[in-house]
Amino acid sequence: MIVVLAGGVGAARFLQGLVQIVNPKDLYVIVNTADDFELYGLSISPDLDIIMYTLSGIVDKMQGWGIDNDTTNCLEMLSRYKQDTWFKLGDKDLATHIYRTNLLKSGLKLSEITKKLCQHLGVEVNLIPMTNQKVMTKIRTPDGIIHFEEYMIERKAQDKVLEIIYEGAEDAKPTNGILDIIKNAEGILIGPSNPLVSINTILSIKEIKLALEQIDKPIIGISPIIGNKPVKGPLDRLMKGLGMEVSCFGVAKFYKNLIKTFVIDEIDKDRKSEIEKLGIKVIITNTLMKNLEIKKNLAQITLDAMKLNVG
Ligand code: FO1
Repeated sequence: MIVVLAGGVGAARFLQGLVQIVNPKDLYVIVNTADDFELYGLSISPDLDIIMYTLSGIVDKMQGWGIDNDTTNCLEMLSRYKQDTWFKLGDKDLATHIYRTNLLKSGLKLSEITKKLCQHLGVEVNLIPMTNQKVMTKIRTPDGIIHFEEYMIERKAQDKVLEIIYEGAEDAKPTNGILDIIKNAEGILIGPSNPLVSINTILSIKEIKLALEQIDKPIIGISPIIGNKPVKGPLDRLMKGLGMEVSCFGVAKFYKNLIKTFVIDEIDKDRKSEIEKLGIKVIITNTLMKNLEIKKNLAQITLDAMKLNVG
């Protein structure tokens, strides 16, 4: 069994490669749920949905989120009612949120609902929300504290980032089974996700972090930064806000006490020796996942590193 820590689009693309070479049933993906929020009374879980839609083949490939060929009739009507429509929820996507919200109201846990959704969509990988409790990433800006999605999408990541807050993490327990999965894993892969608002939210759950620190298994990270720019999202602004260097080295430094191997892009090969000085082994390959071949190759290289136990 292999465990992957995952955020949204980057991790989803990496998993597309991984399922080509590993039996999906042997993959356990612990997914960030701190981007989750409520809109129009509906419970939205962006990262879970991005991975689910990607692995089921229905994702909008250009965006990396939402459903392919979706329409926006509902949003257009909401806009007529003068409702906020900054979060682009397609009509088909809304069905997922309606179904999830109804099941939550009937008393099911997010992890149970995720299993049901995956079954309906033919996703065989085990997707596990990091917790069934509410944890929310909030950004402290000079104008106040706002939800991460509001910061990133409504306000287009323009505010200065003063602090990242993982609200609710202090009291959150891992979803049942996560600690055993970590204990019994052959190795842990950290997807090319945002270290601050995807991976660190998972690590902000104390018992998960402790379990990862206690295992003697390879933990391998993949850089979400290529040539000093994040492949997607506002990671550069978040890192800058926290005084971090925006580079694969900056990410390696952040993961220093967790990983022993880090996969970086060919463009960044001159950072290898600096990262090695942190006590981290470095693997250099093409990490820009433009097509399935590259995704599969990245997955194979990461897996080989894990199997060779160079973690
Ligand atoms: N990302 C955007 O940049 N703009 C959107 O309007 C947007 C809508 C959206 C709807 C459903 C969903 O599952 C994801 C959506 N995303 C959107 C992506 C998502 O919010 C972020 O990429 C993740 O939260 C970051 O991991």
